[in-house]
Amino acid sequence: MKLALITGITGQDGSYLADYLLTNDYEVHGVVRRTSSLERSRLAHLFKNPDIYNKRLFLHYADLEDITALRRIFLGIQADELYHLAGQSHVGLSFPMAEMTCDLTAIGTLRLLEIMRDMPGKPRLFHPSSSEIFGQPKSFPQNEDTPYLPTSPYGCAKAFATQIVKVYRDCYGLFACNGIMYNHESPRRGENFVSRKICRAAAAIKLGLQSKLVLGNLDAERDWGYAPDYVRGMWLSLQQQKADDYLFATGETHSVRELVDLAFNAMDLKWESYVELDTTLFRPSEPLRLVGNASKAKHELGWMPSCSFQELINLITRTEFDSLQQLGSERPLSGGIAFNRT
Ligand code: GDR
Repeated sequence: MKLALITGITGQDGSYLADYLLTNDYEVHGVVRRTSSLERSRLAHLFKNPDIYNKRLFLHYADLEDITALRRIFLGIQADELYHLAGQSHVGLSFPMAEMTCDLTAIGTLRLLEIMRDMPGKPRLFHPSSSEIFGQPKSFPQNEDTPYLPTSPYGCAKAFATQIVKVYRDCYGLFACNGIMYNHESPRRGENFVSRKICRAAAAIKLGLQSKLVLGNLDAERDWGYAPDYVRGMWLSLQQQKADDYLFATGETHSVRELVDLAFNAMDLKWESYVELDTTLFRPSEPLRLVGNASKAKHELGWMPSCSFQELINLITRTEFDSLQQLGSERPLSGGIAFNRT
C-alpha cells in the first residue's frame, strides 16, 4: 500500500485528492492547521466511515510555519508521495495580506523542499502552481514555457514557489513536479471564490433566502474546469518516470458575466434584477484573460477534462439549491451579502 501525505487536506482539492487516493488503495495522511474547523469539513463523509478514519486516513496537526512539527511528521510518516496543497489561495485577499500570502505560499514551499532534502527516503512532491503566475501574458493560450508576469502578491508567491521547485529538482535531484493549475471549481469550493459565491447566491435568491448578489469585475475571463479532474492530474504527474511540469486547463475561456448568466438561468432567474457591482471588490490589478493549453498533460499523462463549463455551473448551482433547501432558513448564509465581502 502506498502512503501519501497531503498538506491542506481540508480544502477543496485536498478533500477530493483524499477521496481519489483512498479509492486507489493508498494510506492517506493529512496535515491540518490547529485552527481548521473539522466539524463542517469536506472530509465529514470520510470521518464517518469506520473502515477509513484512523484506519487508512490519519490527520496530524501542524502549521506551515512550524518547521519542527512538520519535519517530525514527515520523518515519522515517510510518505511515498507528498501533495503540498496548503497555502493562502485567495488572489484578492493577497493584496491586503501580502506578507502572510508570500510567507505561506512562497517561503512555505521552500521550507518543505528543505525538509525533503534532509529526508533519507525522499517522497515525490507535487506542487500546485497557478495560472496567476502568467498575470498579463503576451501569448494565448499559455503553456509550460510562457514567461511569468504575475500581477498580484499571490501570483508572485506562486511564481517563486514554482521556480524554486524547479531549482531543487535540478540541483538536488528531487522528484518534484509543478502542476500549473487553472481555475477549478466544484460544490466543495470555498464560498468566497466567484463560482461558488455566484451559484450559491442564485440558489439562495431562488429560495427567498437572499435578495441580491454583490460582485466585482464581471469582464474578467478565466479558464474554469472541474476540480476532481485537476486532482487526477496531480496524481498522474507523480506516476511518471521523470519529474516534470504540466499545465492543467480546459482550453476554453469564459467571463464572470457568462458564469452569472448560466447560474441564474439554471434557477430560471434574470441576473440583471439581482446583481450589483461594488468597486471595492475590484482587485488593484489582475489578469484580464487567462486560458491554458494542456496538450502536454493530454499527450504525456493521458489527462482530459471531463466536464463542460455549463455542466459545471449547473452542478454547483443545483447542489447549492438542494443543500440550502434542506437547511432551510435555520443556518445564516455565510455566502450572503451581509458577510461575503470577497
Ligand atoms: P481567482 O479566482 O482569483 O481566479 O483564483 P476567484 O474565483 O476568486 O476570481 C475569479 C475572477 O472573478 C472575479 N470576481 C470576483 N472574485 C471573487 N472572489 N469575488 C467576487 O465578488 C468577484 N467578482 C468578480 C475576480 O476578479 C477574478 O477575475 C483562483 C484561486 O483558486 C487561486 O488559488 C488559483 O491559483 C487560481 O484560481 C487559478
